[in-house]
Amino acid sequence: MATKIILDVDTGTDDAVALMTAALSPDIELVGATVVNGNTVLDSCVENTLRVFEWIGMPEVPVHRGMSRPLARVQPTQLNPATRIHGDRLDLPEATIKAAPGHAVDWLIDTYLASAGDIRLVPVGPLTKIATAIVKEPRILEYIPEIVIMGGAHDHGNSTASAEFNIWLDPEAARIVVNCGRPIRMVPLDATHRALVSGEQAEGLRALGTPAGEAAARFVLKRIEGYDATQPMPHRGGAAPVHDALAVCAVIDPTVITTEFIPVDVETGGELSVGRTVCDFRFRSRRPANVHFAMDADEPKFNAMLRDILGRTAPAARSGTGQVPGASSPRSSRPVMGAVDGADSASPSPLQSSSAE
Ligand SMILES: [Ca+2]
Repeated sequence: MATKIILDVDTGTDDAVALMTAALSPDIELVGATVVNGNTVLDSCVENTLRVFEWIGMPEVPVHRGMSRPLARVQPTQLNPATRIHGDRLDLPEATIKAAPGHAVDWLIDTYLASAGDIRLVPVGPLTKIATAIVKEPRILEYIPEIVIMGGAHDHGNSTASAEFNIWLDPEAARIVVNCGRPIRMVPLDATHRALVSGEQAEGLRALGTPAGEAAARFVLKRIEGYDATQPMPHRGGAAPVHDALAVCAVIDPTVITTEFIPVDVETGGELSVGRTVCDFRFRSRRPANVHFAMDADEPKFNAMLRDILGRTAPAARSGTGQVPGASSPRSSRPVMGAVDGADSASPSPLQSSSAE
């Protein structure tokens, strides 16, 4: 049975690959996407998310607009983040579909409270909205079976020497989430940098001949260009991590990463280390373990999963058009629909009581 997830994104290039992977995997039921400020400003993150779903012929997946700034941080780079790796808008046609009405925080709360406790939460951007939902309605916690976070770093940061971008952008929010008491798996840079995608592998995705394969090739090649220019992978040019997609793949197949169950907290007050995920591998804090922290990943398996999943097209059953997989272009597989309003999605209505399972 497919695993239900909500994917929380700040859509730049790796979020885009993660969205396509989640939407097209037969092992995942994507209940919806919620969007947060991060890789670029919120408006662009929302537009990019809509572009991705429309491009792959799945405009029915609801997209919910969330937080536009961190909880407490006011540095200009945190309010309007750098886009040198991702660019601002994705290289896909402008979206004709719209985000769902209402705020993503309220949708998250309503969706979880109406659920059977079977929707995994997969945040792959700053944790602003997840923290806000937890603080606004703590009862949602008992409905969240697991949180799989792309974020954090032990060995090296990317926003600073200490901190990874998603955690650094809103460390107060991240601290609330990692200490929320629910099962957490964390996919940090230590893991994502162990599962790179090369230019050759990106061309292999393009050769799949599917909308998702074409888009993923564009985005990965853009990432490689950005990484080679600004932060080349040690001893290995011409390849880049695709962080967020690894988190989605870890939901599908947990063996694509290797985790250690340890106490993890987030630095919010350090002079040099704000946003650092403090990993207590030797239990010196005497705190109980709270996070399954990934220190390694299986690169061949990750690339094989991307090839398998991104070679697929939108399932006809979900689009409601009766079209079979194999449509040659995203336009031909796009159902005739206007604004997406959540009621069309696979998500349970907040007004329905859920008795499943
Ligand atoms: Ca992201």
